[in-house]
Amino acid sequence: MSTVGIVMGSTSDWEVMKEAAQQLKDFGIAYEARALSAHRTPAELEAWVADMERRGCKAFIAGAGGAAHLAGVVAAKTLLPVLGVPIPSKYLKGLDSLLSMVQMPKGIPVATFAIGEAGAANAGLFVVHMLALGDAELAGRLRAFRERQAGAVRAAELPPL
Ligand code: RP5
Repeated sequence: MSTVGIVMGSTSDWEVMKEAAQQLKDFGIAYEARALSAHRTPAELEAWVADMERRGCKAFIAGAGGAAHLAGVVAAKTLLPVLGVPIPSKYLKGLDSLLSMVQMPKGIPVATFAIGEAGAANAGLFVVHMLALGDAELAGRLRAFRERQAGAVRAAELPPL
């Protein structure tokens, strides 16, 4: 069973979207990652979303760049939570992707994250937080992750002048 579906508009998005996959992998959460486009392969996208639902998926992470309809289209096809990651684009640097996702009209929500790698990693982590609501052991590992992260900040030293 793949608990999370990661979808991106193009294989060129993987460099960013692999950060979401890495977070899920680090917490031992099964995912399936696919490149499927809202514009270029709409039928395959719809079929994959339905198939993932049948296979017990709990959330989707969708990354796309430019006029990034992907997350909104996935959200239109499922009642599962959809997390959107704006991919940096060549000319507008991902601001186009961000606005396409974050400005979803009322009624079909997409939880939109930051542009690029940090957004992808946080989308992966956010799914871990969602799953931890019903899983005390996973919540414990999330707490330990936070403690390690805080420890690294405390231990860091500024370089000398
Ligand atoms: C979008 O167009 C994709 O999500 C990608 O970010 C962007 C460029 O795609 P390619 O031309 O690299 O396939 O649909």
